[in-house]
Amino acid sequence: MRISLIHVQCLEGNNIVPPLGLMYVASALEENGHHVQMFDVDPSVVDVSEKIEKFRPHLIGFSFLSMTHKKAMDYCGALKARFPGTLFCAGGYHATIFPEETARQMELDFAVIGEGEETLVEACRAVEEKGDLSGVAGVVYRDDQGQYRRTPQRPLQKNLDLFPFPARRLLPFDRYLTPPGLIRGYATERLTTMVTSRGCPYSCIYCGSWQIFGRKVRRRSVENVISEIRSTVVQFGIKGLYFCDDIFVTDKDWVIGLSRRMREEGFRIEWACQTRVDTVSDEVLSEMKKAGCVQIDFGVESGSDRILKVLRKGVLSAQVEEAFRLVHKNGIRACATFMLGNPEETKEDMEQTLRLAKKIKPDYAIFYYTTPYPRTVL
Ligand code: B12
Ligand code: SF4
Repeated sequence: MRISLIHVQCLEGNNIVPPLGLMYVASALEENGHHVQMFDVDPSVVDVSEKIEKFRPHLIGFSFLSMTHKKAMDYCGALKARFPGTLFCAGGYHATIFPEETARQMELDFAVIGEGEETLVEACRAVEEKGDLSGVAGVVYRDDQGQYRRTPQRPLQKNLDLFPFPARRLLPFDRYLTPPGLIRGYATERLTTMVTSRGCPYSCIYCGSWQIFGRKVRRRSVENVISEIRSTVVQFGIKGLYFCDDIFVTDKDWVIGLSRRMREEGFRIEWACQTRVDTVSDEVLSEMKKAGCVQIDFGVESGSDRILKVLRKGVLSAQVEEAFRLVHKNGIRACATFMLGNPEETKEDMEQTLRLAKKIKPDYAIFYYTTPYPRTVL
């Protein structure tokens, strides 16, 4: 089949991070013999319908988060009017938490729930072979009577090494290399993102990460990640890497193993990751530093232990201080994000946050307003 995939951006030109999830789906489709075209645009600004028309897809698939759901819905409506015989589907975070509503609102042929690689490949096969999606796990589909039906949940793939690497070459890669990038001041040219794990075992009340990939961490093998790094160096001359995992350091031995292999391979890459303050130690940090790690981002959230407990963060401010001390001692930049406007938060709590922010001397800090995303405890 010919398939057009569209990742809906918040703000045109503002997205410096390629849509990894959709690129994973694209490569799974290509591996199964489909032809894929891909866009990463704000459709309220950029209309790609002429390019889609030339490609003549059988299926158009959307990927979006909750804040871009409205834009996706509007653009889907416009494309449906222009391409009446084409099938339409959606996947990604918002479609996963609201599959029936999304399918109905966008009048989709089907919505994919959760991890998309295997489900979309199977859905395409089902469409080609019998035009019936009732046997495809992990979808909400429209039946012959126009009723939306949900199929049983698809188990998550245990072995992430089975997925082909994201199809980065389907997007004009240079647009993502604009400074400042995700590692400010470092690797301002030729930086890419990568995920080495899926899933997070924690239960912070504002986070919905578990909805897609569950609460159990699944991690790729060191050699599989090394092979993806090598291929990005060869294909794109990558000089910087940002690991987008929810928590990069869940398994100390794995991180040390990866760091050592990166050194052996002689990659001259500056890299960064995000992790929790209770995961770092001198031992792991010194290995990371030797392998080129220049920055670690921590979601600190609050300087008030009372608020950290309300957020069910599972760490206290003393652990934040210790983590920042260790990271700085190892010559790595430590960055902090904070949340203001939390439930039960008083002015005194916010002042504690400011005091902690000054005390830990983050190399840069970002203060966000707490936002309750759908289907989170918050
Ligand atoms: C890395 C990341 C970022 C990066 C990169 C985002 C990007 N554009 O790729 C940065 C730092 C830029 C970012 C920014 C933001 N993010 Co963010 N981010 C993440 C994070 C940690 C990982 C995403 C990722 O790459 N996953 C790995 C890939 C492989 O998975 P995936 O994208 O989900 O794709 C899979 C499936 O969803 C599915 N799929 C996806 N698309 C499609 C399409 C089709 C057709 C099909 C069939 C399947 C399918 O198949 C894929 C492969 O299995 C998630 C948390 C999480 N663990 O999910 C939050 C998360 C997605 N972010 C979130 C938020 C809120 C934001 C911001 C709004 C934050 C802010 N205030 O600025 C912005 C919005 C930016 C934007 N418009 O994209 C929320 C979304 C909540 C919601 N209800 O929508 C999440 C879930 C975290 C949370 N707080 O709970 N983010
Ligand atoms: S904020 Fe981080 S640690 Fe907390 S649940 Fe989300 S991904 Fe896990």
